[in-house]
Amino acid sequence: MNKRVWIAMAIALPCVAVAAEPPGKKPRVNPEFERQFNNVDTDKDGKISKEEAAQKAPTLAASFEGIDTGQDGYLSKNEIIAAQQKVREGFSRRLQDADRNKDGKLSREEAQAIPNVSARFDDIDANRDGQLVLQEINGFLRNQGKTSGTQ
Ligand SMILES: [Ca+2]
Ligand SMILES: [Ca+2]
Ligand SMILES: [Ca+2]
Repeated sequence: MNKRVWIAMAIALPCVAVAAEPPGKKPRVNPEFERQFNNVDTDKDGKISKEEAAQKAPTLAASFEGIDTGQDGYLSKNEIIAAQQKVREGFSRRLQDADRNKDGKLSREEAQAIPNVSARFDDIDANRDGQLVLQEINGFLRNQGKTSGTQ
């Protein structure tokens, strides 16, 4: 899976499975993720088939092969969580790279290194100071989960 797809996924995932926790703390599974997982898992066998993903979670379907690390044709909860963590890590690395003056924030100019972020700069910049911090980006992703959800 190429880098662009990962980033698209970070932006588009219906719900971030693991809540942001300080490093060292065990990640905790987001109850909203459980709910969405169960919603997509229509036959309730505890895993998501390609058909289930296609019907209820197009973003998962689009990244299916990349997430299905066990290559059994189904997505388990753990595979999705692992994929989201990978996305999260890759994404924060990209943010760090983009933050050229290393002040822990992304200015509008710095954000141009990440087109997906740059395109939504004003939506993400919750406090309108023209700088993006990780909390704002995480908050934005969380809200996306709430509004786009699964149908
Ligand atoms: Ca299923
Ligand atoms: Ca900066
Ligand atoms: Ca801001």
